[in-house]
Amino acid sequence: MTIQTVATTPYPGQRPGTSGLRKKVTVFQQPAYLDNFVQSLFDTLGDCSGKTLVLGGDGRYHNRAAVQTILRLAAAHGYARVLVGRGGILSTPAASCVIRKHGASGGIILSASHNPGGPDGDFGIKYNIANGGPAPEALTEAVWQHSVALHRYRASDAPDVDLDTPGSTRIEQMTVDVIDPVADYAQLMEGLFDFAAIRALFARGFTMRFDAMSAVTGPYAKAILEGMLGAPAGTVINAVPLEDFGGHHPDPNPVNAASLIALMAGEDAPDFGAASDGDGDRNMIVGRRFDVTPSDSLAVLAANATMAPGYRAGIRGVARSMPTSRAADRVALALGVPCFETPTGWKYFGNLLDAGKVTLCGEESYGTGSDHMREKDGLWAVLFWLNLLAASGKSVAVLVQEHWARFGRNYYSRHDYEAIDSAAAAELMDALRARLGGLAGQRLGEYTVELADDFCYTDPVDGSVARQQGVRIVMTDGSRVVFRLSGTGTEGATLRVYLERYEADPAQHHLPTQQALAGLIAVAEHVAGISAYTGRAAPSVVT
Ligand code: VG1
Ligand code: CO
Repeated sequence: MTIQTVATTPYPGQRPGTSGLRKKVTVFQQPAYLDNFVQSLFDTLGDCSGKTLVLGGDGRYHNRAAVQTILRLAAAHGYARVLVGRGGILSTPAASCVIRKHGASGGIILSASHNPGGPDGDFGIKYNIANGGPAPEALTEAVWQHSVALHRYRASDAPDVDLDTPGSTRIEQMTVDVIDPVADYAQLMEGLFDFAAIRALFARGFTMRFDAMSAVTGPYAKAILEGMLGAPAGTVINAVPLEDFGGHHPDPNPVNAASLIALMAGEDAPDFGAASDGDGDRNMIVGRRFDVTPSDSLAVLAANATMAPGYRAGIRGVARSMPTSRAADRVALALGVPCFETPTGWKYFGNLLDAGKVTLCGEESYGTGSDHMREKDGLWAVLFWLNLLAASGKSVAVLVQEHWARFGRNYYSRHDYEAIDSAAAAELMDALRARLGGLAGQRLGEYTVELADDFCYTDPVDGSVARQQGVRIVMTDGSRVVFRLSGTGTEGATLRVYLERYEADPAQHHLPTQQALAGLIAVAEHVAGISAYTGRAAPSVVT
């Protein structure tokens, strides 16, 4: 076993997006592609000697091979210890939890999250820092800049490590600890929520279906829901992580989790439904014949947080990504706590959480989380809802409807135009940006524009600035249309159009969402020329 220095050729495109570097599996299978990226990361981090690294992924195709490659590189860079989840498995929230709990200097998570997996699917890698959260942009940009001039990497030539047997082995001077991927996470959850009350709820016959979509949350949900909380066997479905997710698209929304939605809409619907994504950081909450939007979920959790033991003392503040609806803002106002608006991507919440400015965070893309770690956390959100249901004795629908009656309803929808031509998408955004200056004061359909800009964020903690984070057109009545291009896709471009309309009148709270937003949908088409630029008459996914 020796450490080798290997000559390599740089790959130009190793620039991380919204959440890590995501490419087709076949891209990652190119010679030294992963070695190059990880070498660039280690070079950028500087001295790794004596440090602890956490390592694991969502179990998708190429996960195991990638873990072995990274272990060999880590050993060549002086890490004292790597904690790797058994089978190479760690959900994104579990990795965040393990980094914090064990005082690791950081972690590498192998996932392309909600992107499909398998040999023809996507793979991804992201680095999380010592606080357990995604690396800030300054670091990921530095890694990319380093990668374009990389000419060597260093790795041990040690054989593969057995990832399936818990315990310790060594590569060079480095200890590899294969750990239970669920234990630390489950313990953290138990400290936040009223497990006794949730157990009693299940004991009374409360029924639930959790769809793990053949992705990483299965083992976590089984251990916690069926194991610790006594939910009947079969509560968790698609519970075994598969390399291709069984062909599922593990992006929990009503389109991809159609069978769960159908079940929840039927006569025999269980009391509660939920689903998670590839790497376990997203959540979808569904009541009987009642889908909860992620933006509403954040607002309801914020308004009722003190029902859960971990949040009994109240929340310090809320943060949401800019395109997320303003439902949470109204709750923050009522509670007298601040509400922060950040760019899309969990990395922007890290400083606010570290500085103790916020307790809860959320994104419209089925992501919710809190200061218990530095990632969004799918199962945490599900347990939070279970805690609310147990403590209030109310149904999901009643909780949300009462919330609307008190705060008003923010009708909300996202229209995605996936895999469109990249050049056409860029032209659409450029044309939109060029019009922004003249929009304020203009009448668009039944709306008058109050503000039109390209969202620019200055981090209130470290002053770093993120520009061009999405074009937003805000109307005088608070309605909004937001346009941005996805930073996680791997095929062409994806245009996301976010639509929001506030309705105070409870008599108007029960319209079909697309109908309630029809005027804004027309405005979006009118200002952006979506069909002309994309060649699409309709979005590919509506959530
Ligand atoms: C999407 C979502 C964003 C989320 C990101 C990572 O990014 O919109 O809210 O933080 O995915 O989520 P984009 O750039 O494609 O819009 V995950 O669960 O894929 O790590
Ligand atoms: Co995810």
